[in-house]
Amino acid sequence: MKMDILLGLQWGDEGKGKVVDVLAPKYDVVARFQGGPNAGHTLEFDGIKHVLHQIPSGIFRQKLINIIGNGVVLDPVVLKKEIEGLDKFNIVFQENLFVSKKATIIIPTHKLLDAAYEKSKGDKKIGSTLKGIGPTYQDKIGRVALRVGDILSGDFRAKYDALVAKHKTTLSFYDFDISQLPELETTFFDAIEFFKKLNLIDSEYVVNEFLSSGKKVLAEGAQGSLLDVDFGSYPFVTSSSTMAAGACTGLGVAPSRIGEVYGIFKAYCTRVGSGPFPTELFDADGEAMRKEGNEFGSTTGRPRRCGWIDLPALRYSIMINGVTQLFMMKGDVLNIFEEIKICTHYELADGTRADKLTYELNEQDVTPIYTTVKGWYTSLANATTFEEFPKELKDYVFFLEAELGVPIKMVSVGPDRKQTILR
Ligand code: 2SA
Ligand code: MG
Repeated sequence: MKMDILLGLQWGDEGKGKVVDVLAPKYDVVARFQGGPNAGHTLEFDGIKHVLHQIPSGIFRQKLINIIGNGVVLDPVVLKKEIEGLDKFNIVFQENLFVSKKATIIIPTHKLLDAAYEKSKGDKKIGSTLKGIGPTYQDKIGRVALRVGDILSGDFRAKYDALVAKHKTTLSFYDFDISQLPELETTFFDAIEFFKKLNLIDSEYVVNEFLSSGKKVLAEGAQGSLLDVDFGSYPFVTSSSTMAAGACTGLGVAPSRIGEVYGIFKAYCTRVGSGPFPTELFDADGEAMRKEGNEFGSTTGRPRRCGWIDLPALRYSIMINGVTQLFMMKGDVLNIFEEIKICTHYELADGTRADKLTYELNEQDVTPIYTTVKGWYTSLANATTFEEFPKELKDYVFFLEAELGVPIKMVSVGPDRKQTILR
């Protein structure tokens, strides 16, 4: 059996949580492979709305195994809170949540470092969620981080103290106030005790053995391809590999074992945090999108920047990920527009046309060039099949498909599980 991958193709918040939850009945296992508590995956069903940060989005489906893979950076404090928050759903965590012993642990000083680094950047700040993601990956690559398996060893405290001593030197260099550290540490060690009761595993064996025995595994990405540490708008990116290849390294699954790559995109664009965003709207249309789409960060509550769909960016994401199927999300948010714009390419300051997200493009201001199409300008609340969609919405889907060269297999027209239309 091959492992399928589900990814966001834009700057995150495409609706990955919702799609995983919808696809989950077709799978036996859902696994996260990168990122950490910076993610906010929103699920809505039976009138309940729930945001997950570190737990894979298959958790609400019975009999599904959820795995947090080695590529993830994990905050034990957030995980404890998340698990406690799910108490009312009668989920048996001992049976359906597994954590890789090779995942990296976020410790309190990582969060302080994140804040210190951002503060030092002034108006060049990344717009980090301040969950400690960057500093933790930095320590992982620097070969000094603590891993989940370490909490079971007798010298965990000594390892922790050594790392904190290093962090304190850096924090004093930044003259950063660490007076809240003792309090954060109390909560942290409390969460570590809780953590020990979870299923800690060598997830690369578990995932590969599942695949060998014919079980269906879905890898769930977090953030989006345009935030990838290599291919995103560096330095305004997150610190992990958010692309399909990241699912291989983040779970220990070989490229030859990858099946479908589902690419999720919004019918428009949003971005939270700093960095280039060619189609961003600063006018009433942008404001209307934010309101209609309820575009506020699900982890930080920050208003998300909004703009029209960007085809060069989508083509780029499709290329680097080898996307085999596209899913278009939040189609209903565009109900409010009589006309809809689609960015087909950019124009540079010297008047030349640009279609590619080259290194140079990242460094300059570009003008998006739009094709304007007629909107459907009507509610989609009662649509249950693609055939029932208004003509203009179908045309929008056909136009994007032709431009992107990959079939759009799913269109979401509302937040509920049921408002997900398959083609
Ligand atoms: P970080 O926290 O150091 O990884 O931030 C680096 C950049 O990555 C962006 N980023 C995100 N963008 C969209 N959604 C994310 N998750 C939350 C959500 C975000 C929130 O689902 O809404 O609640 O604000 C996410 N996580 C990281 C971030 O904005 C920086 O640009
Ligand atoms: Mg999100």
